[in-house]
Amino acid sequence: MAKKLFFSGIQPTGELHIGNYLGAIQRWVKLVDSGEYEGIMCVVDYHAMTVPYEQATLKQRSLEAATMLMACGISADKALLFIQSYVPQHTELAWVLNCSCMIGELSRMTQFKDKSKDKGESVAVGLFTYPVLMAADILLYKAAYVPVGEDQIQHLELAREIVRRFNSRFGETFPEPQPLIGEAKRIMGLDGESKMSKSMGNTIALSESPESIWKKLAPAKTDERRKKRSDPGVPTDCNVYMSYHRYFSPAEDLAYVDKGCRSAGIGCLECKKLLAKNMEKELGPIRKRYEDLRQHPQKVEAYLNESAEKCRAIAEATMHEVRSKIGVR
Ligand code: AQP
Repeated sequence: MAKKLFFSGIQPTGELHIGNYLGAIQRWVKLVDSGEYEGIMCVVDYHAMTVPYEQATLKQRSLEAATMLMACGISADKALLFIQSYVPQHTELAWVLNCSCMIGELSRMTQFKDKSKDKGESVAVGLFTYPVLMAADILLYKAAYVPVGEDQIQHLELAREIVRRFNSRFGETFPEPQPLIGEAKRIMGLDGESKMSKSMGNTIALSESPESIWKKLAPAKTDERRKKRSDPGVPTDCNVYMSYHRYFSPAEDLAYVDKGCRSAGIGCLECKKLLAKNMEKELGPIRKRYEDLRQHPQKVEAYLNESAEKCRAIAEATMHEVRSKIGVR
């Protein structure tokens, strides 16, 4: 039976963090390892230009992001992994799709509203049309599935609308991509108030040492009921439990902290120490592989180049069809 194709991207806007890992990367690895899916994964450097960025470090950041994805388990024998700008057809298709996407539709995107807040008219047009480039990323490969966190669902709905419009005007061309939403839809930041986000400074990076993670975890906000050690709490009202423990700790540890929290049998620090230990079990080997791969950048570059070559061939076939259907060639 033919494998199902998924496409997903990640922005090199900062160090990849555990929100990216639990919400996206970990699922990508599971999907490709399941043998049911074929995966195309992309470090979307053109997307990273939609917010202020340093041109001196963008390329390096893209390579670091790709290295981290490899450290998490994406590899040449399992999936394609490339950097968006290596495949120029992405921006070409984005232009075509821009011409059939409405200003009203893009104005309703909550991510645009959040990122352009208080900026008046000083907002890059690229930020406004970001969802169209995202649609092009997916459609270029005619991917049927897109594993995403909750924050990207609205963009994917727009991509589906773009597909319906394109297909009805120019003839059946693209499938409507379906979201694959995992359990960790929205990992909150250490502040417990906003989504963990590279640009918010509320992250735990995948490459961070256990010491550095502990410095962030120890003061992290827990259930407000636990003002004193003797106050019982409710784990489901605690960000540390709901955003991190739940995903990193085994069932017996979760049962232990649930009971200990509700009865004030354990304090928040003890609970966090157990979490830190479980996080290290999962993140330690990733960090180690990341450091090893950084010593061999040629391995990463060879994988990226080989994938990009294959992706250019697929992308060119799609653009050949698109150019002919829209009437330019
Ligand atoms: N906090 C999160 N919880 C669950 N999933 C998340 N993702 C990101 N943050 C969380 C998922 O990670 C994938 C890649 O995200 P991205 O880098 O392309 O863009 P983003 O969602 O905008 O990530 P950041 O960290 O918030 O970046 P900045 O600050 O640059 O905007 C996506 O599938 C996303 O859902």
